Amino acid sequence: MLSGVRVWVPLAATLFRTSCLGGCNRMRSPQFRGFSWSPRLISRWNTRDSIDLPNEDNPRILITGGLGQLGVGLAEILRKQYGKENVILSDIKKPPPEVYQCGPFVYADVLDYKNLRELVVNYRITWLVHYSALLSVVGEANVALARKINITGLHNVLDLALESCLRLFVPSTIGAFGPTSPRDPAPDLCVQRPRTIYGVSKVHGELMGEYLHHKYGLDFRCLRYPGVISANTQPGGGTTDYAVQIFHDALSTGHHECYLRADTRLPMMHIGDCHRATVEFMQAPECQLSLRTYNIAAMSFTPEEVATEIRKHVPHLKVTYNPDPVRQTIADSWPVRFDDSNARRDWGWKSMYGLEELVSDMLSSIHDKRTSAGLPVS
Ligand code: AKB
Repeated sequence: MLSGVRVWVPLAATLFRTSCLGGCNRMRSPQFRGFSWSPRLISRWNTRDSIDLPNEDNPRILITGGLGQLGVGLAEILRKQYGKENVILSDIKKPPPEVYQCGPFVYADVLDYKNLRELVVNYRITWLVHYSALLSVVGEANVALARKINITGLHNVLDLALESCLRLFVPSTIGAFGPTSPRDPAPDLCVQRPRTIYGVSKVHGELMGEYLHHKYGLDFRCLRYPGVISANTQPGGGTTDYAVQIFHDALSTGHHECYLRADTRLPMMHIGDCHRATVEFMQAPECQLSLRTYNIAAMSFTPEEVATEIRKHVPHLKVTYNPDPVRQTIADSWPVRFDDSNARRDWGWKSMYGLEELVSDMLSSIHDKRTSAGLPVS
């Protein structure tokens, strides 16, 4: 009997994990934080609740750090697909009134495991998108806080995802590479020795997630984002932020002072592509994924190249360069281009915005926003 169990459990575990069903392997779940699951208990629980449980086709999604650059926009897209009530946005900040009007918003502190666990249980969450993090520049300014949020917070989320068998998405970044990585292009698998706490925490996240996937079947998914460019939301303290600010400056004062050298080339992406990549990747069947962490690419440009493209619409734009040593050093250590061939091959990733489309979309969105707010347009 016992030897039967010894043979069956690992065999069933392997079959389950390599099947296309997705989900984590509870039979081999570790006893994190004192919780453990017996297969019989789980199957009874699943049967009893199966009628109204969120399922693979109808997930219930929690987004942490939801009031940053990406959360509200991603929630909007997911709510269109899965229903307003099935996407719960969360943050430690108080949201503006319009966020409450769009769907559920809850307080969630990623450093408070019990608070997170209560939300996952009460809302019967099945997917978790973990956006809470301090970015590269603010991280360097407050290393202790970055370590807490980006590493301790991530551990809470990983434990919870494992315990509750969640599909977990954690973004990584071009910042997960360093000066000794291949830079043009950076492949998915190569040397990663970042020199920022942000980058170190992201490499840690990639490795922890992949480890828990291979050991326990955690459905961990991670995309390395380039610098993300958005008109309606502000990035929060990164090295690539200039590429958003330059559009606002072009239409307000007509002058942008750039903290990077004119020839600093970095991978960038329109927020629309970033959201679409995230949703498509989350929806991809597990059997299509040969990796758990993928680069995604759209375009690479320098400040001078984006300024030249903006001048086709705003000819009087003036850019002066005053490189800031901290941000310039970070940018110089990052890849200039991403190789995203694995994402293209495995789950069909393809960007839609090039530099030309990005610039005209950003300028028209910011133009409309300024006009409807009664602000002058330069
Ligand atoms: C940053 O600049 O820190 C972020 C990123 C590239 O991850 N935008």
